[in-house]
Amino acid sequence: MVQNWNDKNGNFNTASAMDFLPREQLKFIQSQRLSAMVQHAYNNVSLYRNRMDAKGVKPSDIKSIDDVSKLPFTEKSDLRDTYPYGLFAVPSSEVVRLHASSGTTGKPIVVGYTEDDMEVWKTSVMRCLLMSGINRGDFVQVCYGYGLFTGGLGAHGGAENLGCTVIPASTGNTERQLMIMRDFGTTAICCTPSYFIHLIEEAPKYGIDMKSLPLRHGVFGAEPWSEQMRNYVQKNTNVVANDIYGLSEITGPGVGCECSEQNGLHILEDNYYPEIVDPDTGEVLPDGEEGELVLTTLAKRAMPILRYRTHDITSIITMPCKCGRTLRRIRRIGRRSDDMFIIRGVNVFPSQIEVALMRVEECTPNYRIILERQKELDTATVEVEVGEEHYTDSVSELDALRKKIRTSIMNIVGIKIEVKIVEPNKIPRSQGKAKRVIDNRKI
Ligand code: DLL
Repeated sequence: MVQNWNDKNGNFNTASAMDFLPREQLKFIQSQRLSAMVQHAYNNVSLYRNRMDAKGVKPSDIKSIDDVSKLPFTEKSDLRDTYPYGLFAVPSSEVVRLHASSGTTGKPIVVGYTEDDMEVWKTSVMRCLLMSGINRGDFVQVCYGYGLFTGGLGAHGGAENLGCTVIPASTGNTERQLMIMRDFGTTAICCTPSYFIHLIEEAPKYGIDMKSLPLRHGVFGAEPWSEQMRNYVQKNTNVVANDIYGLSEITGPGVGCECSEQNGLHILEDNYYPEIVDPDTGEVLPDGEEGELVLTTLAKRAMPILRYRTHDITSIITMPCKCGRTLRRIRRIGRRSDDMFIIRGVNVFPSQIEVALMRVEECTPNYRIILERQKELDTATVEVEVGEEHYTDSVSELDALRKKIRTSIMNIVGIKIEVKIVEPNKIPRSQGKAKRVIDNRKI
């Protein structure tokens, strides 16, 4: 099953073979890497040393990957509190790259990479691209943001490592993106799913028929998207739309990706070890149960991360994948433990709203949820654009459509939520991560 593929120097690519290792062999590698990484983190990062001492755990207690659960958790606040370099485990002379993630409030978090870390990152993204069917010979247009965000340079490094022809388009200027796509013969694209939807919408305005382009692969991530959204993309283009996951704290893109089966994301477990925990108690849950994804880096030197609480909700798929990879898979991340809101006592996630909207044929994937607070009670209004051909001046027709959308939301969420149909192109488009929830509650 290992893909017959040679690297830039003509050598058989052993990196991809990692995807297919027998589980015992993988476990051996994970165990070795974990114990070395923990010793390194303990010796060089006071936060980890203090936390492990407080828990009574010594580096020598970590002999096997099964011991990972003995380690303390790390939270985003730990990165903020030690801003900018407090979790770095090597001197600055060994750090060859910095990235940062802005987050919603306050200071950004800063992450660093040694030369070896850069190799691991590039190889991880390369394996992800291979997994989704991209190979040398492909023209890969990278329209994630370049700069401090890990998306652009992360995808770029992986595609270049694979030997693809990389087009570093970065974000912005949709007309230019489409022109490049057509004129340069782009065959694969890496961007956020919401930005790709925008490209699909805009293409006809510039006389471009997406289906007549050579574009065949899309590797979309950095934000949640639904199976319904995938269907929309695959229906309107010839692109096989795959999901890629990652986060700055762990590496950037390349922690996991979908293969041709499009049924869960393989986690590159030799580099990033996944656990699922109960978001409230932190207790480790068995494979198959839904909970919060916790990740431990196994091969990072500049900034090793022990048991990072991602707040991303998913579960580990227990069934082996038909593609033959032995790396375990997680279900696509539809929600975060912290993006829930409560309307009339019912927990609502933005991802549920997306699924409900996409079940209504007339709706486009352009929507947002406005949260307000009235007399201590939260209210939500879903604003959605319908296709131009469905947008009408007829109040009664719009009203009927609005009712249809409300019913679809009611069927999934269990309560009625206010729906407003807005004119086409009214909802601001994002070139990076879409902002789905506008929180006006001032809490
Ligand atoms: O978004 C890294 C990335 C770039 C991943 C390009 C994939 C492609 P951050 O800005 O640190 O890093 O945001 C990380 O984004 O914890 C998830 O909540 C969310 N996220 C990332 N990928 C996905 C995905 C990059 N495929 C945070 N599905 C993560 C759902 C995703 N959510």
